[in-house]
Amino acid sequence: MTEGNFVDYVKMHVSSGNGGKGSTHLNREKYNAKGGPDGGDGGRGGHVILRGNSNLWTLIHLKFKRHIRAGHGEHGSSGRSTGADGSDEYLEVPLGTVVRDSETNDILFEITEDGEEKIVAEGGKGGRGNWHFKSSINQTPRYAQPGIPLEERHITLELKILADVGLVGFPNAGKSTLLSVLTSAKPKIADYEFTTLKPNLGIVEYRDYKSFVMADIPGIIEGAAEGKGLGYYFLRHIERNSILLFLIPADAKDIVEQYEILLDELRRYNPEMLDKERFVCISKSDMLDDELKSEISSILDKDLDANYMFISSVAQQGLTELKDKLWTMLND
Ligand SMILES: Nc1nc2c(ncn2[C@@H]2O[C@H](COP(=O)(O)OP(=O)(O)OP(=O)(O)O)[C@@H](O)[C@H]2O)c(=O)[nH]1
Ligand SMILES: [Mg+2]
Repeated sequence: MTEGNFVDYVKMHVSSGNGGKGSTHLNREKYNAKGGPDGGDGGRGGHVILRGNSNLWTLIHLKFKRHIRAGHGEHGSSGRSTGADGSDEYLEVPLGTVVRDSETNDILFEITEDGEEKIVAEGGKGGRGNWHFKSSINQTPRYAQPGIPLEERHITLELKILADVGLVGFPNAGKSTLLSVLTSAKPKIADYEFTTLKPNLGIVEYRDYKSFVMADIPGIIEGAAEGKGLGYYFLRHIERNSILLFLIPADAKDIVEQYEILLDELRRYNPEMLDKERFVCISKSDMLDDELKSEISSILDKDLDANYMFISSVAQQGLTELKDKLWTMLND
């Protein structure tokens, strides 16, 4: 997925349709001067409905949709004839779309399943026609219900990626490089911080045609939970991942400390992030010789509160073992 195509946030105005008016028609045919009330009901106004679609990965198709209006219900008419319902408007959205009321910022609902439908603006009910109101006291009511008016609101759609594995690391840790060697995604890679500005997703093909989804997000820095860097805005993309894969480069000054800073940012962002399974990769391990590796291992075995593994995306070391490990964790 190229960066320009990734739209994960849109705002729009949605409006359902008015309910049609009930009819006050009185039947006066030649041979039946007092045929009585026969006004039909108004039709229901159209709903605006969001529907989950597992083939969509972004909100780009909605980027330029500013206003969505469903159709109005038709009015009732003579002969107890009910007006037609207004046409519903469907918006297809990717799974993991969170819908908020833009004014209050309250979450209205989330779409998580393929085919799941939720009404975001409910069409007004049609009014009842006068024949419903006929009684012994009033044989010819000239009254019918009006339709219920439409509902409108401003909404914000926000996409949380539903990847299986989310990469967590400081800028320049090698996250995008790892994604590029494990998947066919081609994220931008460079030797400077914040190369990645938008999340990238890739599908990791595993043995026997099995696969899982990995998300690469912009690097997290200390203070990310308070909004520093880009990480905060994108942390929500890893809220839904089942495994967090921490990447800490082999040349980091203090691997244990880096891990703890990252963990702390996640905790401050949302404590539930710490309930997820975690695994640590020491990336760029091609820079280590065996002696250095065992030195680092002895420190990590003692002080690092997580399982870890050495890998190198460039030298293709440890990658099969990493896939095995992730697959096992995902299926435990
Ligand atoms: N020696 C070595 N260098 C690597 C390895 N993986 C990545 N690098 C280098 O590290 C630098 C940063 O890599 P990226 O993959 O862009 O890092 P990132 O974590 O995505 O960085 P941001 O997008 O800025 O957060 C690049 O110069 C890569 O070539 C590796 O396995 N070995
Ligand atoms: Mg990157």
